[in-house]
Amino acid sequence: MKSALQIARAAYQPKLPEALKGPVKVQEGKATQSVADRKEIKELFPNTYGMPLIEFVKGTKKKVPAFNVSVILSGGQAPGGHNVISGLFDGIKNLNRSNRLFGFLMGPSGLIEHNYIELTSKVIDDYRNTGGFDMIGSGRTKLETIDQFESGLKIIRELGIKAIVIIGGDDSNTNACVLAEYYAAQKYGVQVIGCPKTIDGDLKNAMIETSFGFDTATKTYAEVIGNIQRDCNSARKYWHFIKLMGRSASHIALECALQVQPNICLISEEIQKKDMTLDDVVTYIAQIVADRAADGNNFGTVLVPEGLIEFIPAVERLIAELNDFLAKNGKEFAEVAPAKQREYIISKLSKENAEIYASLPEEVARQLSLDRDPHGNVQVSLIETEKLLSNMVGKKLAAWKKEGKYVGKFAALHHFFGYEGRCATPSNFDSDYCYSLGYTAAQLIANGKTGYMASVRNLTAPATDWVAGGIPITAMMNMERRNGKMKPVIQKAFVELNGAPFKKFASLREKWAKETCYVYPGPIQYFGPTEVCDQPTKTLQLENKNAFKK
Ligand code: FBP
Repeated sequence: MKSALQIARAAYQPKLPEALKGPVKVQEGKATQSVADRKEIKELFPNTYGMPLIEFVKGTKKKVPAFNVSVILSGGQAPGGHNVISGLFDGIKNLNRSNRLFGFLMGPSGLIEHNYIELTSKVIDDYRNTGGFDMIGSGRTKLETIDQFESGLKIIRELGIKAIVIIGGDDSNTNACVLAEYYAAQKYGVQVIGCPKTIDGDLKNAMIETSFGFDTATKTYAEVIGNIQRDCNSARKYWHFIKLMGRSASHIALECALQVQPNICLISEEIQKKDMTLDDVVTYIAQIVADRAADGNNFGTVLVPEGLIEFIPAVERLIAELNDFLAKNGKEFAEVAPAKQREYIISKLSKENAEIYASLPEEVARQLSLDRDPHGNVQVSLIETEKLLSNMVGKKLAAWKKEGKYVGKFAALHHFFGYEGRCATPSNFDSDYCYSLGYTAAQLIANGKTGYMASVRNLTAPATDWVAGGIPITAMMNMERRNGKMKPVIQKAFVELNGAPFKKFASLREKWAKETCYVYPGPIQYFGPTEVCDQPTKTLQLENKNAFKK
């Protein structure tokens, strides 16, 4: 059974850029270079390096021979994935009614293990404008070995597939590029096209203005944070510490801050740049709590980006030493009685790191020493940074109270928002953007391109004025150390401290800290006036400020 909103949403017709509404022709731009490490990237990708930027402009109708396409959803869910697939489906059907689309199931492993379904109009119609990735499922299997590529080729040949579209974040698109290069080098004639997905917002550059899902996810979080702020401003007795997803980069926290005007928002990239210690961060928060208390305001909100702890240089060093130590002495450590493990670790670390470790609350110290991912690293997203911070702020305030430097009450509540936003019903922006990305991917395929990521730009303009095209994935690459080896990867976009969104936030944060300037954005609206329903994120509006003038 479907809700009334689901039924109404199913009938929503996503908007397309004008150029994609009819036949197109390819307009080639300048040849590209990788963002860094040009020599190494060129050597690693001889067949897909240096290709030009592409823009689609209106063309004349041509007969397109029928072809089959496949699609993979890769990595974390992001609102709008189903619309990329429906845009791709409509795009290829529009080129030739006989074209067929296959979906590999549960991420890249579906390609390797030959698990797939045909995506017919019956399947597609059920998922138009819906959130989630449940149409074909997603997974995090890395596509990186020749055996995997060759195994994929078997099913590609069996189904007569011309191209694979990989919808993913920076790592998945890096894999798409490696796969495109391999198939091109082997002259298999199989094209690979990427699509920029991730709620984290860290896959962006001049041609990819935003990754899809960021818009809906941040609006969903902003709604709930706004509700908390209203509760907070009504009861006036709690400090809410709210951790937000987003992995390493702080784009989600920054966007939410711009939307809701909290009392405090931490930006990991700034903390790293200023080389702040954990104590500096705690003192910063505690001072704002104390100043508000002096004004009689024993309440407030603090936004904490998920990856914060990795960006505090001292904690980063502690984690590095712990990783090395536990990698070598994991067996001995496992034999230590749980009650003695903390003491044991403290006795083994260098003085500086032992002090930091000893200062951490029991639970966080335990998480740091126990939870490792398959590569032996601490899974920082599992660390309850919001609790760590509020606990330490509470201790500092208690000490200040004794010294007579603070009079007030401090009661903290904790929240973590991440999964709540990843499968939300896509906003109009994400519905339109994703559908256009899918349509663009269809044109890249029809025009014989491989190793390209679908790009739709000029996103703060009305959708009809959006610019569709492609960017060679190699142009976004650089070399980075991964698991002890230098690897070609898409460069992650962190919050730029010189960028307009951060500057705007920095110019207002002192006022937001002292006064109570909360904004309550309310839920995403799907039907209604355009200024309510169709606004892109504040980040995009600030970054594209001069991009579109009517
Ligand atoms: P992607 O980078 O694959 O888009 O994933 C984003 C993300 O939602 C991060 O914000 C979060 O840290 C991570 O996925 C959680 O991973 P999982 O879904 O495996 O729990």
